[in-house]
Amino acid sequence: MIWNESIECMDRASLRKIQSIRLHKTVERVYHDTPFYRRKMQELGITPDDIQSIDDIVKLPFTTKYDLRDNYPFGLCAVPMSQIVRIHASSGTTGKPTVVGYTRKDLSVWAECLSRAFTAYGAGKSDIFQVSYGYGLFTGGLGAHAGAENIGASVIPMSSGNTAKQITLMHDFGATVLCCTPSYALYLADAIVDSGLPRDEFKLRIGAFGAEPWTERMRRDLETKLGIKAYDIYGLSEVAGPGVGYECECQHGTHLNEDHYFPEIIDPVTLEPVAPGETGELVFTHLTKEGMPLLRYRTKDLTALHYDTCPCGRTLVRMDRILGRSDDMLIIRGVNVFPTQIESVILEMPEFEPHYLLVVDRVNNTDTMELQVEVRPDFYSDEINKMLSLKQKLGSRLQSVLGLSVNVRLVEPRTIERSTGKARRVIDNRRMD
Ligand code: DLL
Repeated sequence: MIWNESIECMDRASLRKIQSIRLHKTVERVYHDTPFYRRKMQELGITPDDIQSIDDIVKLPFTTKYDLRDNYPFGLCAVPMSQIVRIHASSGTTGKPTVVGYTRKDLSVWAECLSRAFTAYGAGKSDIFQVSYGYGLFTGGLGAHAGAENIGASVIPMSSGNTAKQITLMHDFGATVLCCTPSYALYLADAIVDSGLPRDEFKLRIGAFGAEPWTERMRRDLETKLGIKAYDIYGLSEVAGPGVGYECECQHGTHLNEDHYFPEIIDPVTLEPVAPGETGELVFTHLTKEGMPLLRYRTKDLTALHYDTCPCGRTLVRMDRILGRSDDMLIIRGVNVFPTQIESVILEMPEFEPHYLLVVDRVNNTDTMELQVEVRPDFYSDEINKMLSLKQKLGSRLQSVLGLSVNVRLVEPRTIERSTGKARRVIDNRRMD
């Protein structure tokens, strides 16, 4: 089924016309209403009149997460706060989160994009959605919730965690669609087996999984273990949240909602566009966003785009799975973690050397993070109580900064391997095959 056939299957020449008109309007709006962009465009010597067609997009300046941070919290909003009806945020490189404001229309465009996604998965009015993405500043919960309501389905606003209750409600309420991260879905699949409840008493048939990279291997596992079809959902808060892209029944690429979010792929080093089909960094420009329209936002996600028509009939471009990130952000249990955040916690505490190693793994389908850190010789002690309280002190500081529990392992001075070139701070043992 197709939610909005006239857009999702539009011939590409007509789509480009719409994109061109919308781009020009957006550029006019930010030039007049966002001082940050007016300044950037003036520096480049361009005005909205220079942007007449979508091909002119390459003349526009890039935007990065640092620009959002520098304009924290609402500096990039293009409308007065009286028009902002929702605020979301995600963690950034410093303690300050990346903030996004939405107008009422932005929320309805977002719900439209999710409706396209859920309809493509084969969901409809008679489905019962269990939304197990976190509700709150994270866009996953409320985003999926609005999309499911928009297609007329019933929603269980479960949020993340509390696995035993997740399984009871999924079973008792007859949930047919599960929305959560793929790693949590695998964890749930095993917990269902452990619960002893017969699988044929569950009604689950569709999974909407995203917010972190996953693989074909994980898809096969999820489909077999849960007896469902597992679909990718892609998005990022700066652009909207979940539903920037979605898979169709062909499951060979994630269609991007390019009538609202215009994608480009650039070489992350030269910043030049790459040829269609080549891998590079994904960049988005808002075409209809009112609250906080961004020009050429660098996602840091590495992928490739394919413009041939999909056998499903959709002409919207297809994106490969996200191969990785051009920066060093880790996604642990759906939470964005930067090694620099951990480093700054360690550096703040006099008890530790600035030598650490972060070992990330996936145990029982759940991400784990172990921090090995060297204790300074004058603080190192054979007394187990002293070491335990030091470990707890660091652990709780990390928990409050990252919002995640970290398994701390204190090690003797000079035990962590030094490097003569770039230090290797992170070992990610999660197998992504
Ligand atoms: O993760 C939005 C979302 C919620 C997407 C629920 C899908 C489902 P952020 O917290 O801002 O937003 O993180 C965005 O997560 O730049 C990617 O690196 C990664 N990511 C999101 N979806 C996928 C996916 C939400 N399907 C960052 N595959 C993005 C791979 C993904 N990576």
